[in-house]
Amino acid sequence: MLKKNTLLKLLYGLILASFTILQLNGQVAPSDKNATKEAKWLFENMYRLMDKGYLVGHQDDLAYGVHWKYEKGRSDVKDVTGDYPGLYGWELGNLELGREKNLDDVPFDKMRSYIQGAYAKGGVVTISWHANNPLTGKNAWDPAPGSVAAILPGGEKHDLYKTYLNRVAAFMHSLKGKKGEPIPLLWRPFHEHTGGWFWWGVKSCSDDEYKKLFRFSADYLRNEKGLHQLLIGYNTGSEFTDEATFLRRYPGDAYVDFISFDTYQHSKENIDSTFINIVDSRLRVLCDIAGKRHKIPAVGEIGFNQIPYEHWFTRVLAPVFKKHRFSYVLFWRNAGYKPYSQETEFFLPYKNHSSAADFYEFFKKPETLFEEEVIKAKLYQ
Ligand code: BMA
Repeated sequence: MLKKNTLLKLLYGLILASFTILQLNGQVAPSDKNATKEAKWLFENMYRLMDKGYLVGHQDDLAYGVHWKYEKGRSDVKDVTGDYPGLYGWELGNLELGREKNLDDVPFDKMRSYIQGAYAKGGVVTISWHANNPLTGKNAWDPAPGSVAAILPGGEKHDLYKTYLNRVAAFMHSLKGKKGEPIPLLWRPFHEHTGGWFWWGVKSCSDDEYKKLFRFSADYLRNEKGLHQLLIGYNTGSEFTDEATFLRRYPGDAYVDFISFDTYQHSKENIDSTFINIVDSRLRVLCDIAGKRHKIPAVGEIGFNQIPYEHWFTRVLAPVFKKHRFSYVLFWRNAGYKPYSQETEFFLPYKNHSSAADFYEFFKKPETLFEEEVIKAKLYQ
């Protein structure tokens, strides 16, 4: 005979399971009512996958690493762990100008084949856009006041801005799977807007202008350009402290699927409690909001340039990540030496780097999801 305890446990399990099913059938859906089926599946599956862990992503992973460029099949993550990232970040800056390469020198033709290859295997793709300033003609890091006002409907640069979006849309439309289906994209425009360095940031436009820009761009891509494969990310910097400050420029649930923030460790302290507290407290705010609104929380960008502390992944990141239920983390790019700025930039270790062993330990943790596990999760069905 079943004991009362066991019966209660069973009942509790049943209630939990039906709750999840109800949730997944009801409110857990992309913000675009006409989302493609692959985008819908991806959203629901990424929502569910948070029970298991978080995807580990890397910007420009397949294009280059610290000591190499464009070697077929190569990836610094693969060199160190034996597997590829679960998520790939790509950047569209300069596409809006009609250029063949992005601002970091990655040809869009190559980017397209990397994206198609990753999707064909079952991986996830996220896209950022350091768009040039349409008002001044300078780059994204030109916070000239009035830039956003100028490109909203009625503004002097509105038509020019539409040509920017047209080029973005054409590229996105060219990203197709084997059956001609549009590849779902986690689209993360106008990020780090709580900071003052970009032309869409706090110094350059009002909250209302930002929301209008976000909505106009999403509506234009969806309705004028027919892109329904986008899962859209509202991505702040780490300046916010609570729900109200995070949502200050939130364009509304109808425009957002993912909510995320960017953060970097800068101090050379190994265990930097300020940084850890930021990651912890910001994730807590994000996860709370995401739970209430049925959105997916994530870390949009993260890193500790050149990884000066050899246990950073297992002793700083892993413990704080473990406390939260979120979808993914994207490490920024392994640019290596940049002659134009004479800086060296990389956020994940490469073969024989002093943090390689630690990153391998991080990779082995059950909650860190790299490509092999992401493929198993069958996110597109
Ligand atoms: C920055 C740096 C730059 C790069 C930009 C856009 O944080 O990596 O070198 O041009 O991102 O990718």
